[in-house]
Amino acid sequence: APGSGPAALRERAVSALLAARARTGALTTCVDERELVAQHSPLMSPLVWDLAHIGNQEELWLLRAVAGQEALRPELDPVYDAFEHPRAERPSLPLLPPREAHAYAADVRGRVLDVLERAPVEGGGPLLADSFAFGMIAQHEQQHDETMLITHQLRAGPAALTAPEPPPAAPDAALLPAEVLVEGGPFTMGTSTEPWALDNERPAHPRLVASFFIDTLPVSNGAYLRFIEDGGYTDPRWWRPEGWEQVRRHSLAAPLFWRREGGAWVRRRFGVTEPVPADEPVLHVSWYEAAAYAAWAGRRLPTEAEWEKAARHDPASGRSRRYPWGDDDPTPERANLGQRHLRPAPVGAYARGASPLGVRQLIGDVWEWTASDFLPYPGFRAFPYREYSEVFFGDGLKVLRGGSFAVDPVACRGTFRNWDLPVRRQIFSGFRTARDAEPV
Ligand code: AVJ
Ligand code: FE
Repeated sequence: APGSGPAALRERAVSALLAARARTGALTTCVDERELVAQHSPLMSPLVWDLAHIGNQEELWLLRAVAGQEALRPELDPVYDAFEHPRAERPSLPLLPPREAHAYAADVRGRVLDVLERAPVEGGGPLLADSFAFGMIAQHEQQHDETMLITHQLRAGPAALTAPEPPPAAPDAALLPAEVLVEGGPFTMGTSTEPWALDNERPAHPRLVASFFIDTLPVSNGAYLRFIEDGGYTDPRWWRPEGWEQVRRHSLAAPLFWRREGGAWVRRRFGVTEPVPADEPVLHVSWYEAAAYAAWAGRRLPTEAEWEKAARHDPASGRSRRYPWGDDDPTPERANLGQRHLRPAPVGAYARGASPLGVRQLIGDVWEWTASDFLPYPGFRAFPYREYSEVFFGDGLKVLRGGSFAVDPVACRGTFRNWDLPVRRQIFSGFRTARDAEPV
């Protein structure tokens, strides 16, 4: 990767931390204090919890673990430990009020920047190699920024956030083939060289994948609407039993945030109601909805290995690359990332982000559900803490890939793995479909 020497990585760590804090600031100052402490949905924490949790994790890892400092406020640790209190309980905890939460996070950050200035570039063990701990904490803050953006989407009331519209579909979008063939054979899955890859992305290992076809583009609202209009939500044939159960119990009839208005579908998006755009990737669907659509279409979800092979394998060199377009970092011309826009771009946008086989929008726009359960790779080692990944393996959680418009580039790679419950709908989730190729 370009600029991956120790000094470049340290500089990258400083700018990644600053960028994350600018975004956290924007997400926590665009609403009043009452809205920061309110619980906008039992599925989410109050925004002020995320804010102080960001500071607390940073203190734990960068001030205590890396720099060996004493706890600033030891009484805060249990309050901001995500494993001690489920989200629904967090409003009743003795949370720092907004001003104090901001001040605590800023105090920690000031001390971290001092540490970074003095830290030796090398030495200091595995946490410091490649500035890993700093990269990990920048990714952690950005992940919570995405969580806070989900809270913003769930909140009632007028819009608090604005952003320019994403680019339109590329001129050739209508001419693209619906699917591409990925030839069978081994490829390298995961990474042992990406400096800030998290534990679950490691190590690089060979995977054999049989030939398959994968959609060139994410499934659009227009395509999903045909599933709805064909009675998709009233026909148990397409659904897993638990998915059908969810449909019945909650009377599901469309993606989350959609509603019928005057004979048309509209949806609420960050405080604004608008007609559902037919050419946008479908968003806010559960794994069960994605799998049901795929079954209705006579297809299936890609496995995680298929998704990664489509996104990283370069048939010309036989090598796995960092992104669909190659090894260079994301740019605004390649992918819709970083909350630059508040929605996915239309399907067929970002021609410059295409894979060698012409698959588009694998990175950015919407998280893509895969068929696979979240499991460790062969040779997995929990690092630096079991609670990031290891405790979630084998719990029926499904893997999502590729990142959404709400994911910052620092937390998005061809190897990056996200996971969630198959019933989850408030996340920025969509999907594309796949099918087996006949063996030749
Ligand atoms: C990897 C997105 C599932 O938000 O629950 C944040 C990331 N881990 N703090 C989550 C995470 C600890 C995690 N996901
Ligand atoms: Fe966290």
